[in-house]
Amino acid sequence: MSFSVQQNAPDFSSSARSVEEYLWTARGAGFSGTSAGRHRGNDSDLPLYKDKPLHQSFSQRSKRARSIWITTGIAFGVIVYMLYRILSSAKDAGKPSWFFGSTGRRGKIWKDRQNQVKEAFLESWNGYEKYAFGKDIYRPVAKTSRNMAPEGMGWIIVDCLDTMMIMNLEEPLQHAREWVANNLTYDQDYEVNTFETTIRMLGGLLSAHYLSGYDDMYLEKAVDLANRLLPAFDSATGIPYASVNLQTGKGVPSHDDGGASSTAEATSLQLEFKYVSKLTGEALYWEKAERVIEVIDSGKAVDGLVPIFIMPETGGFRGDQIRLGSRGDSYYEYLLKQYLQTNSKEDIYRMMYDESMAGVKKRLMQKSMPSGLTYVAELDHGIDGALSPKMDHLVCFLPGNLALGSTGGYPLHIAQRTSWTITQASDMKLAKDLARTCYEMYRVTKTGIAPEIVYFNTDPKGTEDISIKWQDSHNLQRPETVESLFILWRITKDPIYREWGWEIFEAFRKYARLVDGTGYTCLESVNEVPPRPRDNMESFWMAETLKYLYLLFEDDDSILPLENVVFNTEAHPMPKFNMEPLFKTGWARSSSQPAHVVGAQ
Ligand code: DMJ
Repeated sequence: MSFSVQQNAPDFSSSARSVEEYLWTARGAGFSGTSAGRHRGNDSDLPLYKDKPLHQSFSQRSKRARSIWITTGIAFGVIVYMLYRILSSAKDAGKPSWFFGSTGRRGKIWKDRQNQVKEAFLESWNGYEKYAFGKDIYRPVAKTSRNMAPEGMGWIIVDCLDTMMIMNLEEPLQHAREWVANNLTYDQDYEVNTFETTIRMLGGLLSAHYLSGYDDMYLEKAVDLANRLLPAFDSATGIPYASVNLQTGKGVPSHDDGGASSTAEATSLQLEFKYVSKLTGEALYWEKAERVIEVIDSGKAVDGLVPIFIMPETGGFRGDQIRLGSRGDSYYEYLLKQYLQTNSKEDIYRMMYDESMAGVKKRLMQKSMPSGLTYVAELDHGIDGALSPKMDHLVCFLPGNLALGSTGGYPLHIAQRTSWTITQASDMKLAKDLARTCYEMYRVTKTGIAPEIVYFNTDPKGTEDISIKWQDSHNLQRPETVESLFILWRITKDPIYREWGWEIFEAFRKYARLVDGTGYTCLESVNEVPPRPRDNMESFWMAETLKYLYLLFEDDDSILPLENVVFNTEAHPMPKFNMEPLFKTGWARSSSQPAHVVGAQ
């Protein structure tokens, strides 16, 4: 099978799509606009995605009309795109883009480095394939494996399908696809984490469907999984429970934290569920997903900064800890990305995102001593409490997100040409400053690999900006910094981001790679040389970290262009689309009132 990644990501605003959407609506197919009776358990009512317009048979006449539309649309798109490329590169460098090409010396260096990332992926995959294929957990040092679900969930396989597509790895992809088609079942009496299953499994399948050129096998699995996850939203408020049983359809509150769900987890399901709605024509997934944000907004968090726990039954926040690290992070990411996903039409999410980023700048942004590194502090005791100078590596998604929010994913010089506001400029500056800080979190350690958590110095007498507690000094192969470097490289074209990414990759290769070439491992401490392995290879190592590094070293920006694609929080790309005429933002913001807090502690 020969696979080639979609060079110019198809989007749902293409002329072909418009025709399909028009026909679909005109024929009244599929969409009822109501969710009644469409729950799991009433499977006959479930979405008939096979009837989605892409697969409808039209009359010969409409086929001809459609193909004329498509051809004209594609030809027009290609001309506009080529003109844009030529003009923008000529403006930047005074020469057209083909003058340098990617075969020049610099181009060759990055191609070579990109190939080295691919080699790291192959070593990781081959080790997994040899010692753990089909299993949920792989311990590359012991070369053992085990399942979490009775029959396995395909955590690693499904999570890295799209990375293989992007890297054009045909054989492993073929093997992985066969496993998904023949072995993967979600019909298991097993409680899964709602968020992890959505971002890794549902996101992975949707992205594989998209990048494979709409292979329906992936979509069938995705829709089955989405239906099994839906009961997680059946709380009194619609805030999803932390877990759900895939077979019984029972939503299960968290066994810790008084049953509260993590705010980030409850609010980072929306891209995936909305895309399922778009693909199936069924509104139910959309409605469940957007209801969550309506409830969060009704909590009226001060300056858009939300506490990190929320109660599914009351919709009230629990406790008053606020941070952009664990349990808070992707809430802010998905506010922006929901706005971008539907081609910047849903202002409500933009408004909430802007409020939150203003809140971050006003209340959390700090400078370390003595060098003045910018960091995002935490509030352990409520919005008016004291700041803690702690920052999780997880926060390093923020530089990339700010850059995306500032430019909409367009190259900086293009974004600046239109209306460039003070807020956009200040978001971009914060993005760059924070990216430097995240890079410093790698640079200052003995291995050159970042730990899970750092503390910044606030004492004028202190000499080191960053300190690391031994219990926080492990590394879990996390992607957030290289994710931001990739986005900043695409947007600014400043080569420093590639250089930093390369340093980080080399450090991983030096200290996290197993000498027998059977994979890469997590580490017990980034400040020990040599570091002791924490014997585990995370699925996001191949799904995210290596994917972002590979894309960082890619010269061709038309591969997954940020203007047309949104990456979910597990690095699974999905196309932006127009929500109309089938879907709309189904809620409005209410007036301001102070946050209500349940069980504050
Ligand atoms: C991934 O599962 C996702 O990136 C998530 O948003 C945060 N945690 C891991 C990676 O660090």
